[in-house]
Amino acid sequence: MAQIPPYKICFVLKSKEEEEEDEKIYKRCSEIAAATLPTTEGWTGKPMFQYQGVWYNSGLHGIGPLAVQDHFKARPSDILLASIPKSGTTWLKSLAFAVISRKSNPPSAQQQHPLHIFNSHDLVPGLETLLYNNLLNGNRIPNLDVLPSPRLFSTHMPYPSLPQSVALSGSRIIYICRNTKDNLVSWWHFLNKIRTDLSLEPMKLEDFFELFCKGMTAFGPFWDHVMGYWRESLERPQNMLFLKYDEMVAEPAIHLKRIAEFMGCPFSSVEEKEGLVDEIIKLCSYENLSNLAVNKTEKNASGLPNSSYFRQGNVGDSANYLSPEMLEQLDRITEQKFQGSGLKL
Ligand code: PAP
Repeated sequence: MAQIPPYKICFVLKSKEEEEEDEKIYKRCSEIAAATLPTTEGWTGKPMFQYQGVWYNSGLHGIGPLAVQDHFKARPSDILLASIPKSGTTWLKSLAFAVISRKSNPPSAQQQHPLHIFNSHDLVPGLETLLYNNLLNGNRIPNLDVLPSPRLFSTHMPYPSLPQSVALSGSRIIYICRNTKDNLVSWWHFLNKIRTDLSLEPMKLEDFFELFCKGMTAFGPFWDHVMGYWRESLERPQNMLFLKYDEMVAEPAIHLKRIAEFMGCPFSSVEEKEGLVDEIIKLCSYENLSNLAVNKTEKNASGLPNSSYFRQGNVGDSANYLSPEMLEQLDRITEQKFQGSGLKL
């Protein structure tokens, strides 16, 4: 039987007054969302709406992003794992969780390790996808004050859309992105899994390609998302670590050490000698995680099958799906969008 994820502590019983206050917050956010144009049919069968230039998927996240903006207060010690979906979020969450909790959860503990019991999305809860997602929490605002520091959260929201307290508090952000072509193909596979579960017809790759290029994917446009975090990482490198999935696949140890250092818990030379870096890489590897029972058969707290986060985890697989013209078009757009920024994907 599935265990209760640790973040559930944030939804302890509330007084009637507190519940009414929560209802008011979601009502306010619903009114903003309802007044927001344009909307379009999303791939879950429910509308996507555009708010402050960003596309949000109401079928998956409700008005969670607006509630985050309205209510979330960052602590200076918070660490946010940020990404646009399908850029390596599940992997980054596993690595960051394993690194920060390695004293209490030695990676060698195998079956006892939380990553053997929970999918990483349940261990590092998403702000808008889980904690403030009104579709999941029945209009209840989480009490994040009960979580001990450093709190580890994730978000898919673009940098300029995060509440001001994130920048003002000086909390740290680790951003992961992925080459445009693989991101698109990974998205397309994922959404068709969800559509199949919802008994909807699969979406054609050509149709999704067109939406992607127009920027109409959840939390998109893709290029604006990446650029927002990239700019911030140049301006405030002490607060923002910018990672690329493709580089992490090529050299995981180097990047894991960067992650640990940035999180304020670098590996000691003794830990390195004892092989802890490699142990964590192995624990969080695609091969290991995708073969665990929890990720093969169970659903996460968002109600999505954990298996939907694991497909194959390779770099360059998009060439097997996209035509040469499509690949060229994506390269062209990416080059144009990132021109002069110093960023290459
Ligand atoms: P999310 O943003 O919805 O959480 P995310 O984890 O970013 O999704 O993306 C899933 C991709 O990461 C999948 O890529 P693919 O479709 O190209 O295969 C998935 O296979 C890959 N992935 C998941 N876990 C790992 C891992 N441990 N190591 C490497 N890649 C992984």
